[in-house]
Amino acid sequence: MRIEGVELREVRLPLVHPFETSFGREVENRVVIVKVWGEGLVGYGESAAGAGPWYSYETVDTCWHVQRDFLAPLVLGQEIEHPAELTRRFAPVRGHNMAKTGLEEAAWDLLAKQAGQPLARFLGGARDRIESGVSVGIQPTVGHLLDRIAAFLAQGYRRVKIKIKPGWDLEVVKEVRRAFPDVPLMLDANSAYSLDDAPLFQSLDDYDLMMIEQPLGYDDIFDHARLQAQIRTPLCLDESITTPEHARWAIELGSCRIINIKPGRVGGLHQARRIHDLCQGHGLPVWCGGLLETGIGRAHNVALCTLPNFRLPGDVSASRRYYERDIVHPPFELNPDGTITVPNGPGIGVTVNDRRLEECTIRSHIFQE
Ligand code: OSB
Ligand code: MG
Repeated sequence: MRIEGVELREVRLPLVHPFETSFGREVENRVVIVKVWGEGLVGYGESAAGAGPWYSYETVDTCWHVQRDFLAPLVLGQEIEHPAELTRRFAPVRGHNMAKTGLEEAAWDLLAKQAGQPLARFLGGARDRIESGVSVGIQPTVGHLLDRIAAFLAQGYRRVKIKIKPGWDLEVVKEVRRAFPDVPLMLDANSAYSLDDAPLFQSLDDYDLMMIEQPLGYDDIFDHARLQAQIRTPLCLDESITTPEHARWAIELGSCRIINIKPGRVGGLHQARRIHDLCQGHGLPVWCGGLLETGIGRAHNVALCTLPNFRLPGDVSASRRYYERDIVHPPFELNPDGTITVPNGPGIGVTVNDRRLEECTIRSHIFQE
């Protein structure tokens, strides 16, 4: 398939609830939506970098720069048989995985449509529904947190993740466990602690947590192994696994027992699948994290979750948990049993609402042969 055109669009969508983590608070989501086309078909992908370099060093502006000046010219006018060719073409650009992901995902959607297959099937996934969890940000008070968790459980979510930071950790977990003794519960620290906090993590062993995500440095693999050796609760790495090699190092060092895979963090679906396969070979379960994606990135995440080693509910929640009006139709909805149905149309299987996309667009740039 010849790539006849590429369009970049910066989109801003207000969040239904502000989302607060140990590194900050977001009230809207800024992303780059990437559209590629050829042979009369169109594919979409999403670069889910935020406004500032807090989760990773990438921002929506660095994505724009790297895509416009370096990555898009590497795909425009090229004959692409498989999306992995983009991963190879992009390899000389160091890092900038979110920038790569928007283009790479768009190529997956396009080529799946060319093959007439749902993206999930095209990736090799078999499930028709995926298990959905919810990530709950830091709240003004514990009361607010308990109310939000109760509301999400009533909707059917199968697992709750709460964000922690120093001063919002052990006491909060105690209260949550008191209120919800049996809920599958995990924590995400987004790198807010150091190895000196090992006693805190030992205390958390008493609360039957599924896992604790990224307690230490955002690029650390070494100290996490030290910490994992001192606690029973499985550690899960997010930020510090940016390539399949990092995943292998973490497995060999014993830095974690579970890996959170986000396509944006690892450079797209091809790399995500490689990490999935590697973990499967070593008996580590994986699950799909989220970056508050719009329906386009969400569709890619849903397709990824259909692979067999996605054995735990992901942070892949319904559209309305994030946005009043999504940019895809139909929006992603939670089934009463806490699952999301995998679309079965070709490619991402949902339609992009062009009017809504246009309303949310801040700037756009088209490359055409
Ligand atoms: O660490 O998983 C994270 C959102 C933005 C940046 C980092 C993270 C998150 C989430 C939200 O936890 C997951 C989601 O619901 O999309
Ligand atoms: Mg995380």
